[in-house]
Amino acid sequence: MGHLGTTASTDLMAGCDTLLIVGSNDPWAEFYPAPGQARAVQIDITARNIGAKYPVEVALVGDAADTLDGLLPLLPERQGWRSEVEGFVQTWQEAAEQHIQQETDSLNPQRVVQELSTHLPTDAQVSVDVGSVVYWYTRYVQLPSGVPAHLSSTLASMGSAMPYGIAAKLLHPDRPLVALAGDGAMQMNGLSEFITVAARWRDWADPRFVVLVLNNGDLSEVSWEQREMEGDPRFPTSQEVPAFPYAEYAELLGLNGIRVDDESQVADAPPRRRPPARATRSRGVIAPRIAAVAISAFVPLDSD
Ligand SMILES: Cc1ncc(C[n+]2csc(CCOP(=O)(O)OP(=O)(O)O)c2C)c(N)n1
Ligand SMILES: [Mg+2]
Repeated sequence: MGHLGTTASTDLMAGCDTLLIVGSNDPWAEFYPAPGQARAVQIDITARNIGAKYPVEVALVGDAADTLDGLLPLLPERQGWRSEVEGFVQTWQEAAEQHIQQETDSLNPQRVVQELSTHLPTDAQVSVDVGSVVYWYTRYVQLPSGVPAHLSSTLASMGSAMPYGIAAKLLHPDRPLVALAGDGAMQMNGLSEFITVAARWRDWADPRFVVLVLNNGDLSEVSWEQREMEGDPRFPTSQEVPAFPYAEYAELLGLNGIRVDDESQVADAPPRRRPPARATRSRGVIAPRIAAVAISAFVPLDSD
């Protein structure tokens, strides 16, 4: 919904007459239905969240799953609506396909993330940083059933992808991990967290720990927010991220580093196989054969 949403969620909200908010404290009030448009019911385990962002008529304090179990039998069957929603989704998917195919000067990050999505192993775990990659994650990543994604959604704190990824890996060392991060987040803490990965990957039953660094030389999410919301021009002194050789850094740590800076390399994924005992060199957006890797995808800087 909102900044992170799709045309499908906008279409849905535009025609919404009854809103059920379940365990959400979404702060972007402008993207809820207009005041007076919808009647709302909110479920939240924390009572103070109810009505905080949208006026609700019925407050249900409690566990979301239990409350929904109680509510569902009370809902009358509604014919036809599902196909309407499927139409919204279809329209969005056509738009998304155009975004993915769009030609850019170097790499289209939407294409990189979408391609990665198609290679996600069915037992993968995903961790996501805070930055423009959240948009690409919400729009272009299709998580296989049972694949969790770990995000800093309440705190929205940069630097989440690597520590969340390491935590997920410690919990399930037998599952491959894919971390999606920006260059700003990597320079904030991800590079040093990568030392932990280098020190530990041999202990993991499945050593795959793939880090995609979207290297745009910019704190892009915020430089765009400032332009959109506040009308401020980009202020390079505060927004530029220094150049850094992410792939070479991975190699320095004894891992694999792959730099992808050309469209033709994006789809160049190797066959899916179990990883060998030690890291081997490979290429592609996600390389199932490699133990741990930093993929530094060079994406274009947005113009002012
Ligand atoms: C700890 C912290 N500092 C600042 C912010 C504000 N913020 C959100 S995204 C972002 C920029 C992220 O830059 P980068 O990791 O390079 O990703 P990009 O948006 O360029 O893809 C900033 C500064 C934040 N959410 N958390
Ligand atoms: Mg960046």
